[in-house]
Amino acid sequence: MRILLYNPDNGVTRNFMPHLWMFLLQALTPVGHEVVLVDGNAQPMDEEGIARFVREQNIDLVGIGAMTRMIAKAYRMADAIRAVGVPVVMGGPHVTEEADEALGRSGGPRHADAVALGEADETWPKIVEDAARGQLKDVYKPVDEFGQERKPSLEDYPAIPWDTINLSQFNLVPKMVGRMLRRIGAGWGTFRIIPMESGRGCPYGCEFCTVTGFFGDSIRFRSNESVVNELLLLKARAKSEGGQIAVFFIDDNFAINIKRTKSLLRDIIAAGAQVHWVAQISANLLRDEELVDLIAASGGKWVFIGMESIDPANLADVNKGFNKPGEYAAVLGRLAQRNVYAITSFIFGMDNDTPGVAERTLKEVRSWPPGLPIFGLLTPLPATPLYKRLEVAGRLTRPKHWQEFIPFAMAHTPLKMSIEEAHKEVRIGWANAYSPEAIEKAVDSLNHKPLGYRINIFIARLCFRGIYFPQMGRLAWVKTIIENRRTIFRLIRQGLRGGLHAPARSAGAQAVTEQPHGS
Ligand code: B12
Ligand code: SF4
Repeated sequence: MRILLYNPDNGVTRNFMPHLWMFLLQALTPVGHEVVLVDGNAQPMDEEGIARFVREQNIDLVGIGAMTRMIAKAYRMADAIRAVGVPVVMGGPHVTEEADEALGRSGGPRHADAVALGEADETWPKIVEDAARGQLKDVYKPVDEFGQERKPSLEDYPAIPWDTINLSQFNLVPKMVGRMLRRIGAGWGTFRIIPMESGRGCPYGCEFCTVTGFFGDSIRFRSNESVVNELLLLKARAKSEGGQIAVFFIDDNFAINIKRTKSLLRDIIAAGAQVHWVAQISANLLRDEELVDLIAASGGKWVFIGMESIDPANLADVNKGFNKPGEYAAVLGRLAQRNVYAITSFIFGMDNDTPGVAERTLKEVRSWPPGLPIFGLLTPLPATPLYKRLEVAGRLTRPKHWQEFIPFAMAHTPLKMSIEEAHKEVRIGWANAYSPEAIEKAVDSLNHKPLGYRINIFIARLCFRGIYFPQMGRLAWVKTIIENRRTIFRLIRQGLRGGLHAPARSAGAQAVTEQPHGS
């Protein structure tokens, strides 16, 4: 069979990174079948386009994976594919929780011939074989011989052939620039961010999160050797094509078992497998100085921290009392000392939030080392404890919010502010943290560091701005660049004067002039 694995676009941002599930299922596909990958964020398609693609490419089976926010698009694409007579299997977190919706058993139309519930590592080969025989079942569940749910072990993790996979749709360097850089041998002909998992599961059970329910509280790890080998493969590929590679460890909590994380990082260093990497780690686990040393030494550059709120009452409400706002500054300082910076994620519209929450949060953010703050709204995702609590309390204003997805829009009423007020707070957060002035300040706060760090934070801020302010087309980018021209000229001037490794001012001058930085 020829199989298409398709991930719909999110409609808001271009994808900075491919989705791991596609590569994983490709690697787990039984021999004798050919797999084609299309990520809608990199290769946008509409219903007509995908129907044409499926016909022209003689596709026999389509697998679609989607988060809740892309599910409406996923269903429309599935309908178009089924209309040309090709069966569709759907998987991922949304259909796991809402299988009846995908199968048309809850009053709506049917969108999928089959759904794969939960982790599909072990069920995917069966699905492919059933489809090849024309005997697809409606539902595939990962169960053991006694019918009990089984979470796949990651001990025999498949080797994803990163050296041969066609990754041209995931190059972040624009074609023209890439050609030029390749010609001058700058080593930036390509730049790709590749997702990699070293383990699955998180026992913390934050109320709004799908992960504890989906992956379970049993944590499973790949062997250090298999992670190191994957890194070495990626590193070799980047070198051979005169490009760069960075890795996003998508584990929900990369340091959930600190001893094991340290042992992995030590093995990465010992094997010379360091690449620049990003990972998600909760703040409480970053108290460990040795861990932070190893993060920096093994190539860690950005850590995503789900801070959620600076209000302990909010954190307790969502079962995230292990986050201690009082230690956020120390944690970020510890990272920054080693040139590791943080993507700090906040949620507004929590039950104890009142108007002004954005400004209160920004005030804290401005006192921290520069990073990438992001602001979202408390969202009741299906099957989470939060969804159930709000449903029981009759507080859901759009119980099936995913059927008409609106970015940055609440689906329930907060307790101490209105929905409109919560939306306004998010706007204030983004507008202030990503204004040209805030970006300039963030860049300036690193004036005592080599230019590379300032360029890094500058580009990252411009890209992250696009999460909230649509920045998909060329025109939007040109506008953003013009707005930030002052910072760009300064960076160019500093580069011409001192090269990539020179600070803009000495460390001594920094001690006198350092202001609260960030946004
Ligand atoms: C990486 C990641 C991202 C990346 C996404 C880009 C990317 N290229 O991967 C980034 C950082 C951008 C991101 C952003 C967001 N994310 Co996110 N993200 C993840 C994360 C940490 C890892 C995903 C992953 O690769 N997992 C590993 C793979 C192997 O697992 P998997 O995708 O589930 O696939 C398995 C099964 O689901 C199944 N499967 C999946 N698809 C298919 C398809 C078929 C056909 C079949 C048969 C099987 C199948 O088989 C796979 C192997 O077992 C997950 C949490 C998690 N641990 O999964 C959250 C998660 C997916 N994200 C989530 C959310 C909510 C978001 C945001 C909305 C957060 C926000 N408020 O802004 C944004 C939305 C971004 C956007 N604009 O689209 C939720 C989704 C919940 C839901 N019901 O949709 C998750 C589960 C985390 C959570 N806290 O609950 N995210
Ligand atoms: S710590 Fe992160 S992954 Fe774990 S339950 Fe909480 S939000 Fe989800």
